[in-house]
Amino acid sequence: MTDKGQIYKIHSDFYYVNSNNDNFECKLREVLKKQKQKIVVGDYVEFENGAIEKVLPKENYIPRPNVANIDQIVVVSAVKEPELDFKQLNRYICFAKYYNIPTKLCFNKSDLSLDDTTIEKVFQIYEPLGYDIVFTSAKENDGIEEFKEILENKISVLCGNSGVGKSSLINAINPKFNLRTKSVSEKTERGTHTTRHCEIVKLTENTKIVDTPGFSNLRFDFLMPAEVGDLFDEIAKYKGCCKFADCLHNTEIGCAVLENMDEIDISRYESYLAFVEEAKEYKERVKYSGTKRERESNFKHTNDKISVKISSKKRESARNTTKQNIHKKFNEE
Ligand SMILES: Nc1nc2c(ncn2[C@@H]2O[C@H](COP(=O)(O)OP(=O)(O)O)[C@@H](O)[C@H]2O)c(=O)[nH]1
Ligand SMILES: [Mg+2]
Ligand SMILES: [Zn+2]
Repeated sequence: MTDKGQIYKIHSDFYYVNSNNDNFECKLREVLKKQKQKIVVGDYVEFENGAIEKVLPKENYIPRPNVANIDQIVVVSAVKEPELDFKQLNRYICFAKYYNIPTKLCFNKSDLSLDDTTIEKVFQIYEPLGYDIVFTSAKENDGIEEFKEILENKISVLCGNSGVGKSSLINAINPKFNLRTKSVSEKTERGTHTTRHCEIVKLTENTKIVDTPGFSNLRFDFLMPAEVGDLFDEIAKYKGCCKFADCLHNTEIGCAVLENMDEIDISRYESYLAFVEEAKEYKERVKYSGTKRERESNFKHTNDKISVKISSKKRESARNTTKQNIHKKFNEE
């Protein structure tokens, strides 16, 4: 009888499959090897007597780290040490958007934030965009329960720059993990051990995370400049509303985005422009080499929002509601 399970680790020719809480060491059937299909950590498979017979279709897939079927990406930032890097945060958010993976935001080292302007700014920018936000201090064990809750019953990929406290947060949830934590300065030195492979690990009884080598050098040099706007919800909602179809919302006349700049956070817009510049490199490359886009998968971001022209009156009221909500939030606290 065949069983169904999920690959949690791949090591040379061996595929480790979890099925009903049991782990199995498997190999691929010859037919699968011949098919040359991409089999990655996270894939659901059918197997029998230690042989994988079938790989089930992937729900989603990200190439680097190479993993499929994840439930969410949790972007971890530090509010200080290192200073909160909004552009990098937006980069992770857009990356997740591109691969259509739900995203949550964690802001760690809350013990270091002496004023709450950072907290205010975070809520002002990211709450209207619909992100779940959690503030934590791995050091003082603050917000860890909440952080644990957002990971529960899911397979999550934690991402964030080195030194923001990812390992510390994991240790705070489950001290048995005892991951090595390093100060920011130590991190810059070369030669530190880095995991090369992805592995799905059980953090608690009902929490799984992907242990990854991390996301390095994420640049938006694999899509066209005009596609970058799709990755920003507050820009994507004006899709089709600008005078020119190929509008990059930069200096063009009749640009609906520029006309509504008061609704868009400036740091988000700056990130947008920076990513457009990166995408221009791709455009140049395509132009001169004639290379076709290497479509990374069928899981390219699909913009499920229907773009409709909204009257400025309606936009006005939508904006007011958002502002009221933020206001309410702050007054409640
Ligand atoms: N003050 C403070 N320091 C923290 C916190 N979390 C982690 N750190 C420190 O930040 C440094 C980097 O942490 P680490 O977990 O290795 O970060 P990673 O690179 O994201 O895994 C270490 O020196 C930690 O002790 C926190 O909540 N508050
Ligand atoms: Mg770490
Ligand atoms: Zn425009």
